[in-house]
Amino acid sequence: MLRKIGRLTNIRQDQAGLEVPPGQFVTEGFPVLSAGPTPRIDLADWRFKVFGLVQDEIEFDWEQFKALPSVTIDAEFHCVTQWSNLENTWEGVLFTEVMKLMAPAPEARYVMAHSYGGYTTNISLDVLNDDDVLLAYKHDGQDLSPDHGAPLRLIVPKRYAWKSAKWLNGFEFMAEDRPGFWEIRGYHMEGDPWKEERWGFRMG
Ligand SMILES: Nc1nc2c(c(=O)[nH]1)N[C@H]1C(S)=C(S)[C@@H](COP(=O)(O)O)O[C@H]1N2
Ligand SMILES: [Mo]
Repeated sequence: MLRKIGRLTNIRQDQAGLEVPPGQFVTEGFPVLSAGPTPRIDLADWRFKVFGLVQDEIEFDWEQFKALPSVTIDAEFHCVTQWSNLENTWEGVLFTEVMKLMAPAPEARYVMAHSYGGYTTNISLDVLNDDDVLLAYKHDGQDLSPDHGAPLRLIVPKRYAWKSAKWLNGFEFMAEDRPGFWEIRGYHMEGDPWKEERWGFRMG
């Protein structure tokens, strides 16, 4: 279900000259795309857990998480259902900043992002260890709304937006790649929009 969709065009660059991945249409809107109901999370109960192939499991509460150094980044957002919003400002904590506190085992090469509500998505550690991957709590200067993933979501600008897990509540470190919620249902394991990695199988 697409809501709040703005202007749609099929140009390969938007008016500001920003490039558009193949097969995507530019919108200035911010549709809500959720596979299930919006979980309501009381900040007092919110927890973020790091587990799996780690030397020590760790858990943050909201106060501990908000005490981490934050940054603001401008990033594009590409949904596999073909809309792209090229101009978003996100505020939160860099993945690389959180990594300073996590101690994955040497054989850990993949992460399963876990969310309140049971959603999961898999991403390689190489992709996460980028300077634009964020655990975000603000979008365009406002706290995330519940539908857009409050209080915390992952933002992985170089992957289709299904990898940007809303209502994030954990990272599970893994040695082998394993499909998450949409990947089990046929979406690509990598999901690079610039390579149009939409589906995990080839047609024809
Ligand atoms: N937990 C969770 N995260 C999710 C989803 C979801 O259903 N549940 N949908 C994904 C998809 S397909 C997209 S396109 C984006 C949409 O984010 P938005 O609803 O804030 O636009 O969130 C992604 N993260
Ligand atoms: Mo999506």
